[in-house]
Amino acid sequence: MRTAAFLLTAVFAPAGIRAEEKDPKAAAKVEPPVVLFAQPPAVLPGAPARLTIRGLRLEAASEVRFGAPRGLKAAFSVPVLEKGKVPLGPQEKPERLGDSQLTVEVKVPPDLGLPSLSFVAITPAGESRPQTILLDRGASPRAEKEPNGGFRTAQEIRLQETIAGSFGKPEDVDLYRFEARAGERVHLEVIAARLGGPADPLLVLYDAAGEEVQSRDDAGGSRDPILETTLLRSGWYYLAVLESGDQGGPMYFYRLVSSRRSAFDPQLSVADPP
Ligand SMILES: [Ca+2]
Ligand SMILES: [Ca+2]
Repeated sequence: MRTAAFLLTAVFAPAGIRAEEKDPKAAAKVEPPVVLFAQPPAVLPGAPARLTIRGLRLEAASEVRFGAPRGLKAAFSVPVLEKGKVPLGPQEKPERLGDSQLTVEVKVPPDLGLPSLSFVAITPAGESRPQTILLDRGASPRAEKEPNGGFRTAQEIRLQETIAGSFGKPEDVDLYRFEARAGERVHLEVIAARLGGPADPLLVLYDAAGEEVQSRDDAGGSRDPILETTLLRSGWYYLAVLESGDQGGPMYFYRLVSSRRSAFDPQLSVADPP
């Protein structure tokens, strides 16, 4: 994703900015905008979607350009419908949540065949660096269903499906449960920070008895966790998705992605624990 973002930066090289070099205040006014994330962080190709984009200096934005991460082939622009400053609480950091936002309506062509698009915001002072938005395939993912804060109220999911969730308020804990067989290898992953989102997600996997199997916080240089393990027992498992700083709010979105790897001999997996 980083390589893709770099390539897009190269393609979307900012136009020359005539900063007033001798006047710092004037120079600050002509800094290009910063795009942090889009909410929702994904669109379904072929269907119109309304996006709120958060960042810095977005109150001056006129348009948002979307393009394939590896070139301008699929690039198109949409006008900004609404824009303005947003009030932040004393604990809310503008570099994480943005202090301004804009709204656009976008309809991504249905036949792009891409997993994501990059987008930039454009103001008179230049273009933002690109951010990524996911393209859903076939249908929008199932939404998290609150209340799901405990083992008894855990939301049932199937391995292989994606869930669109959020840490709707501070200290929000989301529990999911899924059924699996001994010897199955599962891949559980949260996507939030890699889309610029403010959340720092944490994953904790428990077995049916409530014993912790494994937990993961950050992976691969990102705040997003990836948990892979071979399950030793058949039955229900519980997956807790938490925000590691107990932060939350309407912008603290995440995508939970799960998949099942090919099953192998349970005896072998017991002898060879993860
Ligand atoms: Ca939640
Ligand atoms: Ca994390």
